Amino acid sequence: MDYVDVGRESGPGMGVEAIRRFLQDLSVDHPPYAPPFLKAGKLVIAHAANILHYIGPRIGLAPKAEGPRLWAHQLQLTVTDFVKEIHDTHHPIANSLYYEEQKPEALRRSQRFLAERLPKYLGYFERVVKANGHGCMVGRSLSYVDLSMFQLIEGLRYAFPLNMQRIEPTYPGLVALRDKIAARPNTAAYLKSPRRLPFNDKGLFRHYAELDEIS
Ligand SMILES: N[C@@H](CCC(=O)N[C@@H](CS)C(=O)NCC(=O)O)C(=O)O
Repeated sequence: MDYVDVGRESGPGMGVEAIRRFLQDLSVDHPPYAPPFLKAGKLVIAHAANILHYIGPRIGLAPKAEGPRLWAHQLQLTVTDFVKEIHDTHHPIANSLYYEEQKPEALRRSQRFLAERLPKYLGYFERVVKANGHGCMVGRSLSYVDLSMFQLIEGLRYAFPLNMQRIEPTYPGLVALRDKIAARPNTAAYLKSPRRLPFNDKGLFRHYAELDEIS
């Protein structure tokens, strides 16, 4: 399925400016609140989980039957919740403040996150992959939920390397899934391509060594 990543186009009025213009366009019928959003013909679909729900079955990365399709969507919505909590470790007070303006709160938040929330979410996903018994999250074949597990493990390894090293042996199913995805030819090619942005200090997953201390 071909697409244009509008936010990364360069030139006057392109890229982030084009996104901003669209968000403020009062003639848009179902305006998204925030990026990411997908324009597919007349549809405008926002929220990562909703976009995957739409694209997944069309590109063979989700089951077509309603029950399993909703199960995949449910797992992805749990990823959304997890992602928000990961974000809040470095921005617990406000998105409009720099990390440096909320450091003590970020440390407190991260300590609780690492002690309580990280093991709870990873433990849940581990239980799901184990119970499924086919080495993936949903049914017998690869789905977008598996790709999300890959991205979560990669991002968490970047943000919290010491803590991940410590707890990863508890989640062998997820680590095996991560390795399986990394070895797939399409994923491996994508990871080597310029489309794969390196983790950095502006994105969701950020590495601040002081937040990764082992307590
Ligand atoms: N749950 C949404 C999160 C979307 C989101 O947080 N978007 C960020 C940029 S990546 C944003 O612009 N937020 C603006 C705001 O929250 O006011 C999703 O998964 O797509």
